[in-house]
Amino acid sequence: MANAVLKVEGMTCGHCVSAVEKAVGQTGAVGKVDLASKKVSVEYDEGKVTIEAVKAAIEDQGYDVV
Ligand code: 9UX
Repeated sequence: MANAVLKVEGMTCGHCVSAVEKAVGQTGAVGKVDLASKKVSVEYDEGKVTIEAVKAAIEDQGYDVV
């Protein structure tokens, strides 16, 4: 398993947290959001999902991965 921490702009409430975690989950990765630091910890199997796909899934929800 690989781990990455993404900085994501635009998350302001608990529903945003849920939306981002759900979007990450749908790629097959596991995302955990820390709203205060705007960081999303991502754990994923490099053989199954790329970090680019995770970033795209978050951006598709309208948030910016910086
Ligand atoms: Mo909360 Mo986030 O009302 O895009 S869902 S701010």
